[in-house]
Amino acid sequence: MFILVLIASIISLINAAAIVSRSQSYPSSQPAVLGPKTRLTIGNKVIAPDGFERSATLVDGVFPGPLIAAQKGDDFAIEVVNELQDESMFMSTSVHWHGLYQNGTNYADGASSVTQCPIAQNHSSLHTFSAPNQAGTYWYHSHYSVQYCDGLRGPLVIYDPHDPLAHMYDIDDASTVVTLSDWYHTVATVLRYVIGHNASSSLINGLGRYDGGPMSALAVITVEQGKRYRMRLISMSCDPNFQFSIDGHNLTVIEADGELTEPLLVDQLQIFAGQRYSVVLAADKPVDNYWIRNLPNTANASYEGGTNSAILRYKGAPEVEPATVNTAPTNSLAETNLHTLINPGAPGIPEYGKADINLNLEVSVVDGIFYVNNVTFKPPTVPVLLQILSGAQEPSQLLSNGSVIVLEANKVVELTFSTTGLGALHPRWKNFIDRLTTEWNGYTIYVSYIVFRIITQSMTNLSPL
Ligand SMILES: [Cu+2]
Repeated sequence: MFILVLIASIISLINAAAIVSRSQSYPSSQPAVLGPKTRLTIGNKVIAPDGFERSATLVDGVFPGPLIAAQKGDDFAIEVVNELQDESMFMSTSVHWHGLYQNGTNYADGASSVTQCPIAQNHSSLHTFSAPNQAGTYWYHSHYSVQYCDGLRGPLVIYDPHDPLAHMYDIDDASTVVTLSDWYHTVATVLRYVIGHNASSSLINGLGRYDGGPMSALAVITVEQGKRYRMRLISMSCDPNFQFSIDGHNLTVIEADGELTEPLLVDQLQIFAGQRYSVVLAADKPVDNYWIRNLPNTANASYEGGTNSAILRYKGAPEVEPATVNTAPTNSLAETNLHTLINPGAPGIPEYGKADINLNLEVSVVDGIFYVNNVTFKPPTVPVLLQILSGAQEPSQLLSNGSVIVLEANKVVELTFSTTGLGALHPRWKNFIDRLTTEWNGYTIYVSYIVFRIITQSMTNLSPL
């Protein structure tokens, strides 16, 4: 550990000189690709992904962070090194691997103050875990306060060499990973106290433009006529959701959040913070440039001046901006039409209220505060991890009354969610629907009433390690 710290210190000295230099090369046609055993160095650098220069919190000096690519069944060993120096932003960090179950390896989950202490400056942490039976599109991001809004976010893909849907596409590599993100001209340490602040711009593969800004470079996704591409869309959003479409092209959804789906043809899809979709794009249109559109749900969002846009360029087309026209969608993705390719089946007797444990969870919103069964989340005054280290024995001790429901192991649990006063779509809420449609196919879905089943077979006991 001492040697690591020493190396980290030396590297950070070298980086200190680089901090003032301007990033030249985020629009890389050859994105960096890391394997499952790798190192991520978290540092600060001034970048201008939408033409506006600001200091950012980055992985290996790039936004988005490099792709971590693994094969199904691979073991992961990822060292996160904290070389943060910019005091206008958060100086501690942790990195969470979004969507990976961490069954039995909670300590590698990367959640600050819950499963680990934050990684302090000039320190590192090694995350060793596996993801058996998981394959698909994931991502990683800071899990320290709202740090990821300052840039610490990147894609993670687990490729399946025996993908049952491999016959549907020809190309699936780093060039077909499409990251969608919001971007801010104000650091997150300030933004977190501002209610109602909109993103300055949205970026596709780390490039975009903002209203009134310069004609900054846009991301170009190059395709060859006649080929089919598995585009792995990842919403790394901090806040807005996006409506994604490509002019003149339909998209066939084949994966949602790491679950393969029955292929579903759409012409637009809405993607919320944290969500991922694989869509097959058939490059079967005339050789040309086409707008890729990614409209956030923020006020006054448009495509003016190339905002919220990127370019789909067929090989052989001139290197100019597209002249294609946006048309209203006629076949938007309805998530209730998505079905798992391989039905996992639901445990227990397939009738309401017939599980071992049947829980009703009523979600409500009062004055912008979310409640479950009339209890709202209050962060504990002492981090969960410290409480456990200090001798907390029972899960119910960790959070205020009503926030913890203790379940017995090896039981089938039925969760019934109902909502009242839930006006707008919320990513977490929508994730419930996703989970249901992709993982618990076969159960009835109501617009504001959701039932699903889980088994408590992989419960982790409370223990310091
Ligand atoms: Cu996440």
